[in-house]
Amino acid sequence: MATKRKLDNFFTPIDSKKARTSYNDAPAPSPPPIGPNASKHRSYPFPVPHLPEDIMSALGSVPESHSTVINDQLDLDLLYFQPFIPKSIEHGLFEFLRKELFFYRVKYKIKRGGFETDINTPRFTTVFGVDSSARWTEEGDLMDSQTSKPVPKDRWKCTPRPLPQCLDHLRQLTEIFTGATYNFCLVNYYANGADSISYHRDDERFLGPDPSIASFSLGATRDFCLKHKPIPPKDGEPPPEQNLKPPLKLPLASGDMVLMRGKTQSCWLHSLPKRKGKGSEGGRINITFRQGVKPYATENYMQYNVGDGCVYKWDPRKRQMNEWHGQVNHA
Ligand SMILES: O=C(O)CCC(=O)C(=O)O
Repeated sequence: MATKRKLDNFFTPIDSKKARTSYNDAPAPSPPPIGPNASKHRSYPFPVPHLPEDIMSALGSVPESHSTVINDQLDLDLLYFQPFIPKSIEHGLFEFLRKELFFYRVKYKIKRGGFETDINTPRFTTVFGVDSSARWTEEGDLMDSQTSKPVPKDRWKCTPRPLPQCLDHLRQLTEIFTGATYNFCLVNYYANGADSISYHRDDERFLGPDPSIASFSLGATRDFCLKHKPIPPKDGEPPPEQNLKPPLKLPLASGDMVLMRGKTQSCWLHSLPKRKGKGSEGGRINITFRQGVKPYATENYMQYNVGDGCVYKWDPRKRQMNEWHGQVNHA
């Protein structure tokens, strides 16, 4: 089935003042306090410029193509735009985000079989947003979604960061064309084919049941692999047919968007494997929009996508991510 909906038919302003009754249907975070040309917030190491005019204007005609539903396998439900971002700006948007965002290379420890193991996340990451228990005022302060009072200091151990305008604009467009709401934006930067993400599910309880996750690709084409989680065989019966199927491989190109919805997260695993040889040189940005419905979402996403290491920023002269040694604004 294919759908293409025009932006003008959809843009009804969201009434952010409407009373809400629970965290789960609280409004998405308000845009952060913005200067005339850049998003600034005390939790950012440095301001993030707004989208350039040409990119803003081209985004007015999204989606660039019809979407295809992929639901011909057990428990799988994807909506695939090839592409969503107009061809005229996908490269400019990739270059802009790589140059202007701040990234991290997160390290953490896990306990496995009684032993502690060091994990070095094999990609650059960053995250913006806050779970639906809170929202930002125009001044950049956090208020409780239910009481509209300042959030108690001990709600999170971290300092949540509002989406900068450049990502918040894309979030709003994504909401219109996917029919879901999002309060988090996670960004991955894969510097080359050696960077990757292993098979996993985004099915944490803090995302609520059957979460919809919209995932954008910009830059180098990389394979996105999906496989059903192993189904335990029943006594005396042959292995379930689904277990024998090869993984589904989507060669995600710049500007593409995949919406994972329904039972996809609870039943399927996805990964972006390392890539060798042809096409392994280029960098790739992945942006996901998600809705966190419990305070632990904020804690978890900050821990695993920002962590406590140094800030990285793109060096346009050396054409690589470098440690950034400016003064960090610790809120
Ligand atoms: O880079 C991608 O396309 C996949 C990212 C992903 O799986 C994740 O952030 O959970």
